Formats: sequence, structure tokens, C-alpha cells
Amino acid sequence: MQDYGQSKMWTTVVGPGTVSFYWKVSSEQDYDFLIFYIDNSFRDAISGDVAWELKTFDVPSGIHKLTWMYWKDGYWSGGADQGWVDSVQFLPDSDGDGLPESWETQYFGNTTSQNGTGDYDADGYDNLTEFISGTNPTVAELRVKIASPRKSSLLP
Ligand SMILES: [Ca+2]
Ligand SMILES: [Ca+2]
Ligand SMILES: [Ca+2]
Ligand SMILES: [Ca+2]
Repeated sequence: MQDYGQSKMWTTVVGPGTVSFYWKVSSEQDYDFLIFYIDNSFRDAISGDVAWELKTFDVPSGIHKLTWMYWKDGYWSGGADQGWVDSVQFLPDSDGDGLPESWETQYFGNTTSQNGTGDYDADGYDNLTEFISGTNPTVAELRVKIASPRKSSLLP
């Protein structure tokens, strides 16, 4: 690829939902960037030598264009001078509660009975927290609290 210029890839999705992907870049630090846009609005950029990173963004309702662009300034090149994007995944969330449809269906059998603030298994973690941390929203996570021993009871 020539100095000065850009290369792009894009896809369109129907929101609401969540897009996630891995990206990395090897470029001239602070001059050449790998950039992510939703429609024409800037969301994030990396520059220099960045190892694979997982990124997650909310996509609002409607049709949206997701764009990844490698952008170069007019002067030097650095590193391998390219960006990589991998494992792009869009999880639709038609009711906009932050829980992907596939996740709601997997655990609750439908998308309507639960939302992000519900706590189906009453373990103190709401469903959105369980989704983000990868725990099971239908099985209570064990919460262990070990109190420090009271000196008074040991040494009366
Ligand atoms: Ca949902
Ligand atoms: Ca729901
Ligand atoms: Ca819970
Ligand atoms: Ca749980």
C-alpha cells in the first residue's frame, strides 16, 4: 500500500444490537491509524504496535454502516504498516435491553420475559451483569464472604 491513503472495509447491520470484533495494528505510532466508525461517526482508533484487542460497541436501532479504515499520513511508514480485523460479530437485540436475542433465548427460552435489570436467579447480579461477565443468569453464583475473625472472641 502506498503512503498517504486509506483502505477500508465495511458492512451494514440492523440494530439495535451489539457489535464486537478483534483488531490489531502495526503502524507508524500516532500518524497511521486503524479506525472504527459507526455510520460516519468516529468510535475508536489504534496506532503503533497494538496486539489483538476485543472491542464491543452498542449499535442503535435502524440500519447502520460499520466501517474499519486504515488511514495513513503522507510521510513515513512504520511496523508492518497494516491493520487487521477479525471475528466481527453482530448480536441483534431487538428489545434494546442490552441482552442479545441469542443469549436471552438460550437461557430464558424467549426474549420478552427478562431484561437487563432483572435478576432471574436472585443471586444479586442482574442479567446484564451476568451477560457481561459470562455467568449463568439462571444459576445463582456463589458469593463467598469470609469475615475477619474478631479478636475479642479469640482473646477475650
Ligand atoms: Ca434483548
Ligand atoms: Ca428481553
Ligand atoms: Ca442473576
Ligand atoms: Ca447467576
